[in-house]
Amino acid sequence: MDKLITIERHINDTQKQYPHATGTFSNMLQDIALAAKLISLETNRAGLVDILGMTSTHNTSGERQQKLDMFADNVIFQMNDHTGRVAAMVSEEHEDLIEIPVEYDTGNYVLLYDPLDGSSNIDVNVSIGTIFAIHRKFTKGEKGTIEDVLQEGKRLVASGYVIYGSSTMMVYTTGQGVHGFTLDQGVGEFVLSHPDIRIPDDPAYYSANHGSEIEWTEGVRHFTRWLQGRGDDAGPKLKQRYIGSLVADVHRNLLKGGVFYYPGTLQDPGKPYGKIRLLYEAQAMAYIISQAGGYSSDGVGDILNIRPHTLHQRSPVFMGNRDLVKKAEDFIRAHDAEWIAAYKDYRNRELIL
Ligand code: P6P
Repeated sequence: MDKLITIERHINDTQKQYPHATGTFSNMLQDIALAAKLISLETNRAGLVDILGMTSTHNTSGERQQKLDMFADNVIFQMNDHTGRVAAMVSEEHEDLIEIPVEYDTGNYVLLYDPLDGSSNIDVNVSIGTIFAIHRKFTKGEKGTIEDVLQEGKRLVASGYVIYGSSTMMVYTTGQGVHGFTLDQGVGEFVLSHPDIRIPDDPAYYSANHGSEIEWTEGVRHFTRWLQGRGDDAGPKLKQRYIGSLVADVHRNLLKGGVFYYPGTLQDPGKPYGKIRLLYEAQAMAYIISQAGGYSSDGVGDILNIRPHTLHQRSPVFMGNRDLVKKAEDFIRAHDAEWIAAYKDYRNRELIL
């Protein structure tokens, strides 16, 4: 029998490479893995209840989904609020910075998370996911502050996601490569199934919502035709796969090679910044992609270099194989000067404290 490496063992083995490590950071990753197990259990049940609740689909699935988002948010909060490892949190479900309750000690890290991304897909049994990112607190004082969470992605100490699909997988990086663990429901352990994930050099797919194509800028349309192998400068002729769940779409391109993009638009209502949230979606996935040998851009430059200005700030996203994403930047640079100006105006806003 192959050596069974649980996520706890993998985290501890990685920690041993850092003699001065206190274990705080490793314990935090294990807290997140435990939260993922609890969310996985509930997510599967939600699917079951949907089936049982077919006669009252609306109440069950609608109520359940809302409960499920809040359930996942609460599980992650409860797993981290009392440990003395975290100084503040940011969640997609909370408008403001989440402080640590006064009765608990604070720690040296801040946790940013999307507890259940794509939850609108649960009632059609499509994979959804949890996304997390961890920064080191750098401000003085006990409490985590807005500056501690509004750091560039290049300063992340860890990020990862959990995908609740045909199986539950947790994929994370601490800057030492990307590693995937599959939940063995029998023993309730995440077991190493995808060591040292590297994005394949030969891409297979592109993932974008063609339903929004009419809103795309000229450069993004040229990029898409290039991906499809059309036009003079014919590109790789990739297959299109899109499931409308960020974690599932990016996970597929990470394992098979390709590019996911959700661009900004100028059509009315103009959203030059796109839809994906920077702090707890784009940055977290971009760190994973970069550690797996890929690249992530907002269409102008590296997502990991963006200086955030607000908690729920959005960013256009092109992520996957480096050469594909760089090609997107080339097409945008050549055709989308107006969009670039509008987006930079949004991206370069000053941090408002
Ligand atoms: P659209 C899910 O709601 C989400 O935030 C991401 O998970 C996903 O990539 C995107 O929205 C899908 O958006 O506009 O294509 O339905």
